[in-house]
Amino acid sequence: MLYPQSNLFRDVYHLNGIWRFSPVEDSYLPDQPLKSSKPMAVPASYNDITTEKALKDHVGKVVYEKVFSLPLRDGLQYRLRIGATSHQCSVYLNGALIGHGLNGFYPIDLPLDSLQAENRLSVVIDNRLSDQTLPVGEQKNGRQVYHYDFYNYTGIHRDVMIYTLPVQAIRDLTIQTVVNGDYSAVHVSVDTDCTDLTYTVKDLAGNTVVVSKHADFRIEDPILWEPSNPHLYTLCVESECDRYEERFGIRKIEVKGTQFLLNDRPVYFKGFGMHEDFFVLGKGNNNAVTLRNFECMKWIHANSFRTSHYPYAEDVLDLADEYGFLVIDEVPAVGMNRFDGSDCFGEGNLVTDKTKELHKELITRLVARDKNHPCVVMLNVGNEPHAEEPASRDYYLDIIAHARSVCSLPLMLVHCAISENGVCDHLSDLPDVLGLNRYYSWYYHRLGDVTDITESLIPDFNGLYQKYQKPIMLTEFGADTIEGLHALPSDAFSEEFQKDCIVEYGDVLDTMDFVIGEHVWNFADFQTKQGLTRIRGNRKGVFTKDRQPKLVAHFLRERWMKK
Ligand code: GCB
Repeated sequence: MLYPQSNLFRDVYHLNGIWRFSPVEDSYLPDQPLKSSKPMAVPASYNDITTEKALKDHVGKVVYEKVFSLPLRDGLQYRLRIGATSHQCSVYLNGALIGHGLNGFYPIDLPLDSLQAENRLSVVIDNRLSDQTLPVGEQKNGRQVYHYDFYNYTGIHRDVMIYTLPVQAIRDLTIQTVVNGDYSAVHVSVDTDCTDLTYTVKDLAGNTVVVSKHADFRIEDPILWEPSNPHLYTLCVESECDRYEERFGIRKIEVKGTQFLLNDRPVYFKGFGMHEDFFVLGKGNNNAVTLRNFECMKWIHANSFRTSHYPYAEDVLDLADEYGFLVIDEVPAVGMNRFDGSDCFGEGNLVTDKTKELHKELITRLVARDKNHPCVVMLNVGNEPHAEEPASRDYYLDIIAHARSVCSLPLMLVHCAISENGVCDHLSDLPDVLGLNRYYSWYYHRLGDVTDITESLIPDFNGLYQKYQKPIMLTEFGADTIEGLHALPSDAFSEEFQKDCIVEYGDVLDTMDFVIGEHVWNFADFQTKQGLTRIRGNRKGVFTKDRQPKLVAHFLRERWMKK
């Protein structure tokens, strides 16, 4: 389903703003308007807006309600689009169920067949985690238990819109490009009942470069999309019944030997694992925050990021297309590791066959959602599953096979299992690019002693490379750092230690030509559940939560400027 767009054939009505809100019992049905409620902002998480502890940490169901009217015109299809609600949700129009959301980080797109002069939309959200949600989690003794490191923010997190389509509409379009010497062959697949389509392509300056009656055409002397010149073309598909415009880029991606090639040139990924997280908004999407993130990333000379640990809002990808960031798209397969060594995979455990079915579906849907974004250059199918557990292999064999059947991008799998003391992992041979999260001198070995990094990383990465002969990326590394805390000589939590730690990693990585990139954990400080090592959240940000640089940021800027 395409992102809503407004033009001569289509309207978009935004329903963002203030909604009515209340926690509700499991048995709640929105037959009647809410009698008692409080105002709540959309999009936003409710957790950091409230001052009530019980509501901040609420586990269970809440309802959001909005009354609205629209001009109703004959001969149009009306649809509802909610960018994302965390996590499970059921949607009701005037008390009648119209559909469900599948996952907290994916759009919900439903037909609105029985709109009235005035309407009441109710979105009932359940934030409980299980083996049938991703991320996975469990309920124990009435408490929500999850093994991932970000706050379980809840709410309507992305834009809500009603949009119209003509009766015969362009439902979907996929743009494929192949660079061939001095031209690019373009193939457009359109899902539509409209006939007599015209395809027009304009370049970034607005010059028309193609007008075609066929879905296959050429762009001569294409300007390729790449971080240093993120050239975007716009395709307009139109007929007498509908019209849709989609931006795209022409670029060539290949994993060859130890290299990741973009437009036939090796790329070194410089950047971050990130989170959608900001003061008060929680996980509510906000374009001002995204722009500030991207401005900081340009300043520091980053060229890429991973959407750890779930798909980000489409607005983020639109802007990444424009800014020229390379994006590793990630499905919300996180929390599949208990870290105490106990099993995670298999019936009765955290991860079951039901999880796997959902996981596959979410891969399919992410590829469908993001297929036309040139910024998306790799798909990560999971973060830190319990790779030491043999059953993780069967699970991920299926997941990777499925991902290959729906996605033509290189696949990544990120894990944190270290092959030492005879412990082995069961997953490293599966992806095209091996993503490794490492916390030497922090969680592992000798806290606060950066010599551990050189001593451990060299045999670790060299060993994995010799065994698997594939490109490796350091997808996470870093240290919690409280801004304003200084220490000479450096020690844990000081700004100097974060800098020393990252300098040391950089020095080691520079000796390894099979390493295709470094993503520091994390771009900015972010909220987590409470914990003894979490001082108002995870503090491994290179930027503070209000997006100001810590000491290490200046070092990274120097390093990445030269790389
Ligand atoms: C990890 C996880 C990430 C955590 C990070 C940490 O390995 O992938 O979600 O936030 O470690 O800081 O502990």
